[in-house]
Amino acid sequence: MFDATSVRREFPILDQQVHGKPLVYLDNANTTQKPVAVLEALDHYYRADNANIHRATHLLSERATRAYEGARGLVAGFLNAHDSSEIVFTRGCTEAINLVAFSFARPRLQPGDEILVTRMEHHSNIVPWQMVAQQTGAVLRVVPMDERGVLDLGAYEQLLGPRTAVAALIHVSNALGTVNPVRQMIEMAHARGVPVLLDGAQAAPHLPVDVQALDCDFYALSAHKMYGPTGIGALYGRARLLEEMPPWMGGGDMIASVTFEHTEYNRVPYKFEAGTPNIAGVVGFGAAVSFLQRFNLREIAAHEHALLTHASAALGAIDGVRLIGTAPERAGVVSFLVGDVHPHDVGTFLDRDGVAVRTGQHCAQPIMDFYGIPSTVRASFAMYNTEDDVEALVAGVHNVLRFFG
Ligand code: C6P
Repeated sequence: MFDATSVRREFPILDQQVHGKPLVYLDNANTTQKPVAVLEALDHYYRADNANIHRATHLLSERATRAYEGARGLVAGFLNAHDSSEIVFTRGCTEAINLVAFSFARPRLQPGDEILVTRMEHHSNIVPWQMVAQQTGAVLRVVPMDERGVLDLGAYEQLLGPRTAVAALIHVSNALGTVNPVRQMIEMAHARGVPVLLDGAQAAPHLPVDVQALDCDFYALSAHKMYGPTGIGALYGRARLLEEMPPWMGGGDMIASVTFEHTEYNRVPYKFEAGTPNIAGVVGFGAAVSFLQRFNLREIAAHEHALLTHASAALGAIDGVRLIGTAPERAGVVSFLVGDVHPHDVGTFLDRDGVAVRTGQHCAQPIMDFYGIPSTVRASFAMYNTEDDVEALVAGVHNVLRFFG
């Protein structure tokens, strides 16, 4: 049985006071805290194994290479990829999406081709596509959603047309918490021969992800939202597609041979990992995945869902609080407004009570435009949060309302 209180003890940063109050960390969709296992893996790597990978013959380099490639295997196992060569390490989810946009899509796009995204995308899954669209003459098409933050699948089906070159879909919305029916959406896209990228930044920490069961073509994620370090993430790519894609950055390690006349590229996934990578970050990513695999992810999901249900009900019952995003299927996130109080003021007040939340557009301005609001307050949950954290959030919101009358 999953026990958040004992898990919490593995996260030393949580045991502190801010502004004289116990820290209640509810900004997990932004970045999660790191367990001792990850901190120790990073420390051990730099103390014992630090060397560059893939190129030296000495023992430290062998150990560093083993740790790096071992982590690739761990991430592949976590996502149930068919083979670890389908995992490309990137700086994060953003870079993973850019890699697909620039290396997979750009060479294939013709003027008038269509790139399908949804109304609830993070900027990371909008802007790279706009950039390649501008360069190729392709156009962006947007799947609409309703007031609850549920995608219109009928409209999606109609938008999947003969010119659709790729669909880039958010798995779990960072601003609304909506869990999209991506399995069904992939099936619909594949029925029309359209490849699908999933932005899994907010799904991988909260739901079991199986890329073979999903049958997605690409899956992008960030380690730092899954209890791992910042500056590292991964792209899962279907082997056949990765093989077909040209490299998008040139440099060391991504080559098999170089002359001034001609370069032979290294094999997948190395041809996408130019230069010395974030080796320590990858090692920490592997440790985060091993940490997560100690638990039953379905139990973590159920625990977080209970917190979400509690928070949504308690906040929704407060006079003057408006929930933004009320889809029946949600994970990890509750977004809301408190009367006419500016979300930044709410965030500052909550911080004074020790409660860390995010306020703003959450890098999803089109969602804010949809609701006609400038921003929201967002509380987001992780495995170490408890009912007490929810109570502290709700009490903090009451304090805000008391102050602003
Ligand atoms: N969302 C949030 O507070 P990076 O920055 O590459 O690690 O992740 C980008 C990203 C992509 N997609 C989704 C759905 C995301 O939520 C994020 C990051 C953070 O919601 C920071 S804006």
